[in-house]
Amino acid sequence: MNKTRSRLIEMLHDSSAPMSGPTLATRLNISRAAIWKHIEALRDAGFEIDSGPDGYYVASVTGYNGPAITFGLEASYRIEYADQYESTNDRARELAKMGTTDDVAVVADAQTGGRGRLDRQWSSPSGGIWVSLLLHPHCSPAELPVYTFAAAVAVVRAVQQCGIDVNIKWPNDVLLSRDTPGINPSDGRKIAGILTETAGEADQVSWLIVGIGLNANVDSTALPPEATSLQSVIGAVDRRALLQRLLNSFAELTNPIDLDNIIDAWRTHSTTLNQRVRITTPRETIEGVAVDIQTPGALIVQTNNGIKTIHAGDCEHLRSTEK
Ligand code: BT5
Repeated sequence: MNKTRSRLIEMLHDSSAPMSGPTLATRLNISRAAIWKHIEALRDAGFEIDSGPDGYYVASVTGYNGPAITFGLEASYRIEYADQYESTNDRARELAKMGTTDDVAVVADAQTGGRGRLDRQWSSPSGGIWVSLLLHPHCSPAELPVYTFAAAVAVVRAVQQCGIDVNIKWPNDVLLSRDTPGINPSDGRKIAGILTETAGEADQVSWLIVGIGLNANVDSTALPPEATSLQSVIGAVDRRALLQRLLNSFAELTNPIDLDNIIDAWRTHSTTLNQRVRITTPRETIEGVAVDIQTPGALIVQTNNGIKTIHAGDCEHLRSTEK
């Protein structure tokens, strides 16, 4: 969006009262006809700008694009939006390699090559929240799992405000809660996942990408059978407001990083703790009861052969009868 248009929408946002065409024209040092053209372009971008006797004001925002997501966002991420990226994580990586030093949220309406962990395919049809945060934290790679945890907690907090309960499966899945009334048979299905990637030296991270996929307004028939979406549970949601809540919540937890708060919140929302689990890592399969997590993100499992501390792997929740 051009600078004048951004300033115009900022002025309308910051003003507690409607602003007249002549006032806007004077402040922006452009003609009233130019103001009118910018207002029309903003309307096309999904800003419902009404004009009353006292001037223009933003009645609501229906668009899902860079300016609309930026409008009213408290967290200070720069938004880079496209209708389609192959993968927002890949775009964020490109920005990092280009030397981008600010914190950016790369957002797409759809992804053509969305990725999960271990290069698994991530279905990303139009209507989901596909976002990758490019961050530059001053920390060591060992501390990074906590950012994945913070993202999971932020997803839970943002989604809960839609009125449905979700919880976290170690390490990076957000599932619809089994306890949510009236929504069987979707219970326990995956609604969001997180892919964290990084580069740097052994003791210092250069940049970090936290990719979050949240199935918002997508039809669950476009998703794998083990997945579900907000739309199929509660109907279409205000995707822009949901993404803003998610970004604000993540910023609150990580700016500055608040380890104890993140781990405590993760424990509260976890569905893995106290469950019988099977963890598959490249080297072994471990079964036991998940008893705790350890900062910054390892899972502690009580097995028949004692306590195991697991840093990464795929986790399966076992029914208590399953051995
Ligand atoms: C994840 O991997 O859960 C991480 C997903 C991260 C996606 C975001 S979207 C924005 C950013 N850009 C990217 O390219 N990626 C990130 P994992 O735990 O490996 O789970 C992958 C598995 O989840 C797949 O093998 C499927 O079984 C399942 N799956 C695929 N698409 C799904 C979806 N939309 N919802 C739920 N489950 C899905």
